[in-house]
Amino acid sequence: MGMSERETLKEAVCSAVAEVEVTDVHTHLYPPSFGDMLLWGVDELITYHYLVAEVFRYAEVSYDDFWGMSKREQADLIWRHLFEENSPYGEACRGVLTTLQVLGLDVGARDLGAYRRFFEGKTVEEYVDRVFEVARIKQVVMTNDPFDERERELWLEGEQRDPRFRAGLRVDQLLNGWEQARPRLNEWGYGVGEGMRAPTVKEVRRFLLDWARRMEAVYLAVSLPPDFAFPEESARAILIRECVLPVCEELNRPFAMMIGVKKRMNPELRDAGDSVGKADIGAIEQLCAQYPKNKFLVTMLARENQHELCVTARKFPNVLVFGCWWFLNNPSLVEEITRMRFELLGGSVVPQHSDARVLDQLIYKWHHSRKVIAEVLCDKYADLAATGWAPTEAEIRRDVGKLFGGTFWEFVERVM
Ligand code: HDL
Ligand code: ZN
Repeated sequence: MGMSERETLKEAVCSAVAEVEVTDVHTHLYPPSFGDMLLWGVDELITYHYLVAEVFRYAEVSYDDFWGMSKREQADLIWRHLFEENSPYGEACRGVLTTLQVLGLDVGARDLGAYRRFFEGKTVEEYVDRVFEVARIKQVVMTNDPFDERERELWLEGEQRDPRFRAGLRVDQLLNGWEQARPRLNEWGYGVGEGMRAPTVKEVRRFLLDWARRMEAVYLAVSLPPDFAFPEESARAILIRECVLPVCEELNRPFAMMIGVKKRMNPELRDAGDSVGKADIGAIEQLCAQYPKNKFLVTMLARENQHELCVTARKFPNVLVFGCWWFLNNPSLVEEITRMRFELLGGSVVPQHSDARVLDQLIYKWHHSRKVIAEVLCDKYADLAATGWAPTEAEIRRDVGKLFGGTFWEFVERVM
């Protein structure tokens, strides 16, 4: 393939990827009507828990002293150690700078005061519009936990009406904390007992149906530890088998499993204290094989699980692999994993989600990911063209539209 052909192809791929409006299938964002549950602005960017973990590697500050600081004081400490006293080339630091750059701020000035002044006087409503436009985001799927008191109240008051924010019904506290969840379910009028007898199963299903319908949930989701096993005679496995999967099938909505989290490995770091472990792909194989009418969105946190997850998706059409999650959302790993997925699964994958916790992160997380995914796609289309199969610009835009949302929504609606 001549250089000009390669350049033409690269231009077609890069513009398609740059211009596509993304569905972000997993975030921790909320609409402006949810008030301060939606985090935004430069101090929230700088105190993102990824940077909190990193600052303790430099700052001689106790955990208690750090957590006793104001958000601004925490940001000042992080800015000093991770940006001024050490070059910010780590991915989480770089992301802050990419966001500021794309917003048109003078990153070279290294002036945190100026960046803070940029946000003064902004309303969250106008800023949400700006970020969605700049990051080219069509819709985001939230993480919505009915066990979170603040969120529960907002949903019961009927607050969520922004179509850009779709709900993901998060059931960690039900599945991973059944003993603590039971009394709360009873308090809310769902008569559940200790064992998993029929009346309890029926009431848990009613609870899930009520909330999935109230939220118009796109999927039900849970994060799971490395030792997640299925089948198993644990409360979690029984609740999945008897309640979650029947409800997902009734609603024709996927069950999203995010597997491999070791919660609070260092509890002093709070949200920054979770770690990673290799999980048993056998649990996913069992679920997909035993429940062919259910749909499973799956992402795994360990790099070591990625290849076998791709192979599992080749075996079971009711699995859709998504995202380079959390500790995998770094350019080198996004490239490695995306190449593997395109080679094993073609376009039948959701290459990325942002996992954004701060609104502004949509800008950098998607800026960085689009660049890597476009580079991989360029290579794949060049390999195609080298055989004589020349992809047209329309085909490239079609494929890119699927990768950045089309395949996800088709899977959500598909009847297995
Ligand atoms: O469980 C999850 O959804 C994870 O994404 C956690 O929220 C984690 O703390 C995170 O933000 N990862 O990026
Ligand atoms: Zn998340």
